Amino acid sequence: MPNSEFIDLRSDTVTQPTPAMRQAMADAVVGDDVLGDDPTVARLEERVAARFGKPAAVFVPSGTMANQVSIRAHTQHGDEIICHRLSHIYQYEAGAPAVLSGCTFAFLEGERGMFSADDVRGAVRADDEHFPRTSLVVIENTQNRGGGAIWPVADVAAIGATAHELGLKVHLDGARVMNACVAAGVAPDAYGKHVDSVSICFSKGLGAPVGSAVAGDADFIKQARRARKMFGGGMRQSGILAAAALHALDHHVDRLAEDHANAKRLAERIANIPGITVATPETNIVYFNIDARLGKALAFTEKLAANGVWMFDVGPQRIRAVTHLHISSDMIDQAADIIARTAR
Ligand code: TLP
Repeated sequence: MPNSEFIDLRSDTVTQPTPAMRQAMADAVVGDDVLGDDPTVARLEERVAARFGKPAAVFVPSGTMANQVSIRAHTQHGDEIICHRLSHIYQYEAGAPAVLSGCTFAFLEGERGMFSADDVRGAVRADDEHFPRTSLVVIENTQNRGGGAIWPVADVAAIGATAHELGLKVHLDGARVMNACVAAGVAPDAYGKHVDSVSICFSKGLGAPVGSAVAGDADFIKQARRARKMFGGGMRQSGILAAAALHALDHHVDRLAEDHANAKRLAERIANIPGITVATPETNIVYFNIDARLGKALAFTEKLAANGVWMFDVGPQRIRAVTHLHISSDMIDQAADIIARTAR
């Protein structure tokens, strides 16, 4: 179980499998999934496909691979991807769309990592041999760098309709899509039906140790499976991991509301600290800025860490805290007190 000496708010990726999840993993019936023999992986893929209202799904090792197999399946080398400048696929995936799929980006710049169907229309290239071919739009829900922001279903629907009218595909990076669904009271297929592919991560707020999945139509999933193999993500007895993901879907979805409440609690508790500016979080990610008189974010997080609170600096004056399965409201109160003391 997690180290209880620290209040670890660096990310929801730090969650560890609970005893019940470990038991489900130990009990999993497994087979060689590259040969199509693992019944637990098959069960997970069916569950994910059904949740997003798609015909098929594929289990992959990480959220990054879910995005990258999707990009590879939807594009050709030399294509351009429309996405927000803050998107994970650009900021945090080591340039993979360029390296693995030969794609460039056209960036959109809206508030909180959001953009509109009109923005997409404006970014599409004309059919001219000078230009890259625009082929894909990527939406991130929740939007990590946008503050864990939730995409309204209507906006995803409008972007889906416009993209399809223009002959583009839409991929939804749903690393935290269940946070969006729980917070907004929306079913996953309400998002799924407007996009061509949608991913989900089990190893973030859902608390599984490893694993993501991507859902789409049968032809897309066939291409995505080929890309998964090509990128080295074909796994053998991965039912042991799929069992953790199934357990997460059964037991850890509704409780995401606690993480959202704890994120709000943290924001409320630190909002009045002189020198700190914080926006109300929509889900489980809290970003706050510190004034120059409190020093740089890196030095501030080092002081917090020395007092047992771990967070990431994400800019010269900007800090991120993420709530999750192992964070209680008491820990939030302790963390807020330590932030107040550090600021003083
Ligand atoms: N995000 C991580 C870091 O990479 C920043 C985090 O701590 O938040 N899509 C989104 C929206 C993500 O936030 C992440 C991980 C991924 C994809 C990639 O997932 P993994 O780490 O499983 O490859």
